Amino acid sequence: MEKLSTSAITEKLAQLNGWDLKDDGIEKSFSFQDFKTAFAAMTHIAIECEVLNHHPEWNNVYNRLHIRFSTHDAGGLTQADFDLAKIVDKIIG
Ligand code: H2B
Repeated sequence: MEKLSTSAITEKLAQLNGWDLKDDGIEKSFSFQDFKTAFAAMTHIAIECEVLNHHPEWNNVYNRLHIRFSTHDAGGLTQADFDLAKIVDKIIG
């Protein structure tokens, strides 16, 4: 996967809702009704990530979930990070 240029990142970020650029990654926080709803979403996301072999850095505290995507192999952001951000938004809606 090819590391994206700054201008490509700006363009792709503008097509997403609520994702912030931070330290060469994109991040977003979500909150759910309770833990089981949060964990159900995480399970769904985990399956999609495994299929695409691209994995999140994430943190869950009860009903809150913080997700970060970055491509470690490329040392920055790639198309895979934006593809998964879109999938996450679709899953969580
Ligand atoms: N996930 C993310 N976010 N970045 C990677 O560079 C990455 C990954 N690399 N999942 C994959 C797995 C790689 O380590 C394995 C060996 O395919």
